[in-house]
Amino acid sequence: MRVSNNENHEALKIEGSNIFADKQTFMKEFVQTLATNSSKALDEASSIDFYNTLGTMIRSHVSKNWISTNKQYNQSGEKQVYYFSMEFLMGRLLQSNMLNLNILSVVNEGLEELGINFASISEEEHDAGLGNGGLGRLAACFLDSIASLQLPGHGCGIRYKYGLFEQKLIDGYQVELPDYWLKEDYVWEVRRSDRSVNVRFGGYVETKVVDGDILFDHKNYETVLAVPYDVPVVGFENKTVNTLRLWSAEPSNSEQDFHSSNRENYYKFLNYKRSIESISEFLYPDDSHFEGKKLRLKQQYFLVSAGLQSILNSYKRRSNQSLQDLHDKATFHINDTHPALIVPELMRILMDDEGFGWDEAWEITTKTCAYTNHTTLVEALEKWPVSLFQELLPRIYMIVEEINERFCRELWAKHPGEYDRISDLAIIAHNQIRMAHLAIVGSFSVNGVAKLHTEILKQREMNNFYTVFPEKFNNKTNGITHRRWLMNSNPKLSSYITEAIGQRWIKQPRDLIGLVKYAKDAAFQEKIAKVKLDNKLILADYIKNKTGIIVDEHSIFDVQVKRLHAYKRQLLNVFHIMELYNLLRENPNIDMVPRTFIFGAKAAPSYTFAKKIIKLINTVANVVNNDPYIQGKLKVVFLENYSVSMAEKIIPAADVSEQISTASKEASGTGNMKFMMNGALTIGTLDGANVEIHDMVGNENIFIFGLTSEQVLNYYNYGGYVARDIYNCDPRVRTVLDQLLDGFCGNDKVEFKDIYYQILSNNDEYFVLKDFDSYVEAHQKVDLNYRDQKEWLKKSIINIAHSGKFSSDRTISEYATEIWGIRPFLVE
Ligand code: 26W
Repeated sequence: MRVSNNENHEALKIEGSNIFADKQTFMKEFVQTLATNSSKALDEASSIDFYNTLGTMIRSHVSKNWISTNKQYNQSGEKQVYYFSMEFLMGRLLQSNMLNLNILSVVNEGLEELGINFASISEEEHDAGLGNGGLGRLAACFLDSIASLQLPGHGCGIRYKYGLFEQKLIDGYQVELPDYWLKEDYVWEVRRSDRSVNVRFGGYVETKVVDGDILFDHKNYETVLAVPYDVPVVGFENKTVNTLRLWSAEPSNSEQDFHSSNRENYYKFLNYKRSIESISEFLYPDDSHFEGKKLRLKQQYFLVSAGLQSILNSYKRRSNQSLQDLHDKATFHINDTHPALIVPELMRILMDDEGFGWDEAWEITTKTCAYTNHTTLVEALEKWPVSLFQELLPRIYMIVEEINERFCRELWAKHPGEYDRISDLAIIAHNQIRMAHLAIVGSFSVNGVAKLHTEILKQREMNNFYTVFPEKFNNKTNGITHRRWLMNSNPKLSSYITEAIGQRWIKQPRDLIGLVKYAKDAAFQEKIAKVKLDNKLILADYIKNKTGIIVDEHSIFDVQVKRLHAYKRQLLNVFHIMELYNLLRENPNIDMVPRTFIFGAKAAPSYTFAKKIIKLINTVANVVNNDPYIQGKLKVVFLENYSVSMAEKIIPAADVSEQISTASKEASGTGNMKFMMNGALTIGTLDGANVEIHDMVGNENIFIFGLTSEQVLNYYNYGGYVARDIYNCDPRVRTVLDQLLDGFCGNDKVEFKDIYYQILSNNDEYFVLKDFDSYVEAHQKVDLNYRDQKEWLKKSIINIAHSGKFSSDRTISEYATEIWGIRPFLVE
């Protein structure tokens, strides 16, 4: 049933899950399921058995609503969105599904009575780490919001056998181990072999003219069977269960039959099988540098072709409408350029399989596809060499070539003689296919992920396209699901919030603004302080267990957790720590609030510079943590293998959130929002969504420092920055840099020379030295402010109060109305 937004809210109130009538019912079913699943009695079973039992029970309860959701979407013909992404960084699902089903307390109580601890069961779930960082986690938050807002929308991704590598630290160096997350059966997925489709690679295309029509005959291709595994996406306290469909590559049946006939063929078959399965074998662990690897292009086409075929098959199964009106029924969202092949693949299906002419197919395609850009880093832009592309995807290449030709011809008609402009905009140039250009030309909407980012796209990075297609460009500032990042990860804070302002904020996160009234309220401040301290104690305990380092829960927990990249400037953070340490070595009695610096970061395996920074952090940590002279005023902790589930433990315990990228480089950031929502104060540059956080909380509730994006971009364009001048003039900077080479860290003197030269000889591309002074000053402010706990708590509460804007529910409502054209749909 379709409902308006208001009615929808009313409906949400009365909906709710009644999976288990009471504790007793739950306990009985739990014991029964345990016996059926594992043939074990309670006292014989392990935590994994308990986890599997609970997971299986929940999934089977969800299946009823899952079936009815699908049925009702299909019957109503409601428009649906398909979010195509190479990454879905889902993390754990047990607790978030339980929250959304409203069964956390009944299950907790039931388990307790059975003598089972829920937290330890929950720890058994292996994170689904099918993403690198920001982009993949955003996709996961979006799925949660789409279902929670009762919107018809699904995820479409790859079921990688290995997720993002597991990070080990050996002697302070990052070492990567495979993340075989499917070791145990994954309780949340259902294999849907009946929905498998074939995807074709390689071969050649023969062109024939039949009755005046040109036909394209793809020959001698290799067929890969794409098998979908569906994961239910459960909405919060409603009956919506959307689908995350993850594709796995398998040998096709026909190849299997062909090869199984004799012994020689059998070995050929094994080789073939291995090469096919490699397509969905692992997630590429690099989200900073584009690498033109054939396997990666295979993954992209595999996702896009399988996803589109299955969507169009089901569309055709349920309606006899023509695909002519596809844009009224579906939007295909292109999450960064990785799935941009949707554009030519949809063209191929419409023309070659469905018989549309070019113009009609193009109109349908460009009304159906929408694209989000997540980065302006030039080195991350995808550009495929024509030869590789053409060999792997001959028919798709022909289509891209035709799109390019027609686009360039149009440009020529509008701007005759402007060769430079046209070659700037072309999709194919210098023997490369520019995927961002393909995505922009083939989509009706192009959005950035924070106000500043979108402005930079429009005014600078994509200005040439903005001039041609101004109407396509729009902003959708990122968000995070407050259900995972506040309600689940910080339940005590959540209940104090509800005590103060009632529970409406849960469905209307903007209502958190009501907390402003309590910012100076002594009793409320005390509660906030207590929650933070409790969370810090829990984290301190975790740190001790994982690293052996003992940290003082009364010190300032100053946290930087995110991927390791030069532009995110973990280096600036370490230089500041080295400076503090140098001060303490001079005078251990200086007046400072003790600090605990906490890091978590994975570097791409081939990113040597980033790996050096990890080694530097660990080296500095080793010196600082073991120096009794500084009286424990400084501790540095690097937590190994940062992940979604670890973030859920760290963020609620943070006092200070480090968001210190070189202005203009971080498209949005979403960690910044998670920290803010949990009451940490941000020290940050005016970059990405920090700008909007600053706008919301006001200058006095955030510590802003450093160059603005304008200044940074001017330096890039016109020069004028000389890092060595700062080295020469600022003795603090000189000391810290010299320490990289003088064996201060106890290492041989060449270990950190690359960092030294990157800064001084390569002129410090990310302005670390330039921003050093104002960063130190901002940290001095943090120290001073923290001493006045009342003031600090006030600021903290104001941050929480303004964090409602950054719920992904807001972001998704904007996508739904301004891009996708979908409406809430009440599943009954
Ligand atoms: C080609 C390799 C590659 C892989 C992934 C290049 C680039 C990517 C992603 C687009 C990088 C990414 O995750 N970007 C982040 O997206 C977040 C969600 O919008 C933003 O919050 C981050 O600022 C942005 O860095």
